[in-house]
Amino acid sequence: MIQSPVVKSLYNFATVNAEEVAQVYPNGIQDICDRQIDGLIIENILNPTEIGKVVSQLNRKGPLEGSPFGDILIYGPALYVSSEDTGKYCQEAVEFRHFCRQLFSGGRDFERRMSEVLSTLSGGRVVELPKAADGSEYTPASIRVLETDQFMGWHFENQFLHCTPGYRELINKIELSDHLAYFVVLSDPEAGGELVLYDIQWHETEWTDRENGGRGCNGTINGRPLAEVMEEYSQMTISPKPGSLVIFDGGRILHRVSAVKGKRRRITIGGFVAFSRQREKVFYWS
Ligand SMILES: O=C(O)CCC(=O)C(=O)O
Ligand SMILES: [Fe+2]
Repeated sequence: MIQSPVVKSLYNFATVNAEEVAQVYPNGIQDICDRQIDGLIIENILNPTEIGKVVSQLNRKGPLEGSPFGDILIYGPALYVSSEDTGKYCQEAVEFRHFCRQLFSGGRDFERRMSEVLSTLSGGRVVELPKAADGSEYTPASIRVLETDQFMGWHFENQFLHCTPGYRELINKIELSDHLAYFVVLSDPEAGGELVLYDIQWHETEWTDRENGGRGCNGTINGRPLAEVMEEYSQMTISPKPGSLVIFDGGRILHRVSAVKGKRRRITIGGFVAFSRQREKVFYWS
């Protein structure tokens, strides 16, 4: 068997090449959910030519009109900001998938590639997009663009399970113990823009009002607000190369993306991954 380096620091992230992942981590999603490893970094899932073509088309500055993401430019809808009625979200999913197909048309189609890579990690399970009651499909991903000095604030993906009305249907379909996050790096910043993981796990935190607290990010650890004490805890940073897929237990591990430094933008395309309730399927969505 090919030996893959497991970074023995705060969390165990294994780095593998896209070509060897089927051999080394054929059940990688389960390995993460069962805490054999905390995450995987799979390099070269897209090649530099494919990525270059995509990035050269993403020239917009500033958020889309009416964006729910503040100053950050995000293409595609996100279930965590959807209302309980996912109709609008599903319509935006259709539009985003069309946009994404055009965007990646100079190389391998993102959606097809992502489903292929997740399938190699799925232990033979089918990989599907969740569907709304009327059969409309969720979006497989969204694209996140961080300009100089922009960042993503701290969170656990588990917060979404409790506080976001958009998740009301999905929580009945997915295994709630491990809500994984995934992203593929399309453009890496000159500095900063690191994924920062903290030595703080979901089960160690307290959310007196999970619904509003999750949204307001006012969880505590040992009774002290996370926002005030998190920097006292050990950290680990990850700065993957363009073309790499990172998949990790973002539901369980407190994380954030540090501010981008330098002129080059940080662009990622990603979403979330979870098993269905009986683990017979793998769902991915954004
Ligand atoms: O870098 C990204 O696109 C998202 C980072 C993150 O918070 C996640 O993957 O859960
Ligand atoms: Fe996250």
